[in-house]
Amino acid sequence: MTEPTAAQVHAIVTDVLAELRRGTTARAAATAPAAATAPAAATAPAPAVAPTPRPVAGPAGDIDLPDPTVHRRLVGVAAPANPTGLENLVASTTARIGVGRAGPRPRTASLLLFRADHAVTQDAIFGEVPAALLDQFGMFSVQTKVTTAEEYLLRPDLGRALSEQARAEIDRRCSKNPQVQVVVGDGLSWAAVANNLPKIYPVLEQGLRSAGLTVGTPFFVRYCRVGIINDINDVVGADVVVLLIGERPGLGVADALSVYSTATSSA
Ligand code: B12
Repeated sequence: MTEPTAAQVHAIVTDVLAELRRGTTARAAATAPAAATAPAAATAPAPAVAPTPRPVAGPAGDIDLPDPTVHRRLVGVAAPANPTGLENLVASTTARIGVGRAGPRPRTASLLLFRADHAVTQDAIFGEVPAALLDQFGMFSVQTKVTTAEEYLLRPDLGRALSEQARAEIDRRCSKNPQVQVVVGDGLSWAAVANNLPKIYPVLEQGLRSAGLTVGTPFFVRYCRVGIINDINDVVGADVVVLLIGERPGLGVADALSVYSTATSSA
């Protein structure tokens, strides 16, 4: 088989783009009667959200898609039997339902949104909590036995153990046997700490103090897992340890901060 010439390739691309433009109009016309005759569509009001607009090639052959995040909560099914029901379902969850499809495949906008969300999770995992944020709350920083981000993912056990240096640092700097010891850990999302600590920490600290409780010296643990609470309390001996930690990022929320606490020396 001979290679097509550049002119032939150009002609094929031009034909495909023209077909895409024609196809968009034709499909819209073909699906409209089906929607009108579907039983639920006859009684239910039209969906407030329009189906995800299909990308249309512009006159200059521009096939870039619009920003996919704009369509996050839109119903993408072309002619749902129960538009209101589907709309309510979509609104009730962050799961990717009712996004529609192109033949057997996800639409390009759905795929791009998925990949963009996945990229956000990677950033949340591999970034670092800014030192300036910790300084703002007077927190010093220690590290677990984990030495790299990759090791953190592969060896959760090392994220549950303080390094010798960290143990010595906590021993040197922290008051002992408080009623409550607050600790912050990066966990699986530095973004969770960066986005939420300024809102939650002052309130937490003020609440504990105004309840008349003794509060230990707060600090930050890098490459932290929840089970670090045990090692920490071996050193500080608190009645209660409160750990604020970044949760595993999901494909909708990548900055969830959790509070894990233990009233004994074991987590
Ligand atoms: C992964 C996960 C799990 C995994 C943890 C496995 C592992 N080795 O990583 C498994 C499947 C075991 C699990 C189980 C449970 N989980 Co869970 N889990 C999560 C999830 C998705 C992420 C947690 C995370 O990132 N932690 C941070 C990392 C850095 O911590 P880690 O040290 O690596 O992992 C530890 C913690 O995740 C902890 N953990 C996980 N879930 C829970 C729940 C409770 C109550 C406790 C005390 C600890 C705990 O166990 C892990 C191992 O030590 C969150 C949802 C989210 N995205 O936030 C829910 C979440 C934390 N889990 C939840 C629940 C309810 C549970 C269960 C009680 C479910 C059940 N009915 O059995 C159990 C209890 C587990 C326990 N230790 O007692 C709820 C907690 C709600 C709440 N406010 O209390 C959450 C927020 C999900 C939700 N929205 O409902 N979970």
